[in-house]
Amino acid sequence: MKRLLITGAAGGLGTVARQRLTHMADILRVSDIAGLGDTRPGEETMICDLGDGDAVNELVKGCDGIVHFGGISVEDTFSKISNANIHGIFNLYEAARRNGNPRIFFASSNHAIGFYRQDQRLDAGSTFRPDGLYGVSKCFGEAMALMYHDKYGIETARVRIGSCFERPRDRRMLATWLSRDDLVSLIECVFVVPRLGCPVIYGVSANDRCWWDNSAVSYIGWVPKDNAAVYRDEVEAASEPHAADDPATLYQGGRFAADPIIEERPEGK
Ligand code: NAI
Ligand code: 15L
Repeated sequence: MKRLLITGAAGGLGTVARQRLTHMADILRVSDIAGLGDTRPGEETMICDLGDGDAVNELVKGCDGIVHFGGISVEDTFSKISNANIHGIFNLYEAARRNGNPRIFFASSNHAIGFYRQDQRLDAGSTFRPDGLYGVSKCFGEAMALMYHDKYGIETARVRIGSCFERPRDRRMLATWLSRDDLVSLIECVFVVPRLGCPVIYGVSANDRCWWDNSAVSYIGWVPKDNAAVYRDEVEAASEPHAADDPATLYQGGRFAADPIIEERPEGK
């Protein structure tokens, strides 16, 4: 690619992408609403609020691909989620439509299906069961991607990421963990496969305990290499198991399923 856009480049996964995707394009255009530090060789930096349609249009101009990590990444008030993840995803797809249909890696989340129980097995055809407003915004993003694919041919990988951290942080992540290496190899596959379409992909490593089946997307050629089982002893030693009726044990989204709706606070409170 000539130019690959990374949104959310100041965040956890965006930082990984910024460091490790330099081989994928002549120029990485890195963007966030937060500060991005110095511009590195081979980069363009652009501060942009995803909620601002004109700014997003400028951001997407000239890009052949987009890794979309930007937005609210945990449960929050509807107004915050709405700006970044609802208006933001609309702005991104409108900009993509106006600027040559770049291929998109959309960071959806396991919280789009977080209210399935941990004893259920899901695949690409499993319907939404969001576990909060954040999860609902990811369902909206997946639907937006599909509509722009069917209407305008924009190709998107709708990647329901599990838990992408350096290592699994709790027992649930022994099932949901996605290693950073596997994330990078997934992004590579998404942009290299000749015909992508608009698949749902579970962003999860080859964990012994895994609830998600990616066989419908074997055509993209992604073979995750890591396995959270390597960390099982240390994770299990670090904490007692949760009670059987604890949401952390019951639901795929873990504690998000038990979180209350966060109400808006009046200005200044
Ligand atoms: P993060 O919270 O570290 O990064 C998100 C970035 O988006 C932040 O740098 C933030 O400043 C930026 N952002 C927020 N609102 C914005 C706005 N209005 N305009 C522009 N930028 C805005 O999140 P993380 O962990 O890096 O996740 C990246 C993406 O992957 C998110 O979309 C998240 O929902 C998704 N994801 C991450 C998972 C994980 O395990 N890290 C799991 C599932 C999904
Ligand atoms: C997510 O969607 C979040 O962005 C991330 O911070 C983790 O909470 C992850 O899901 C998870 O479920 O572990």
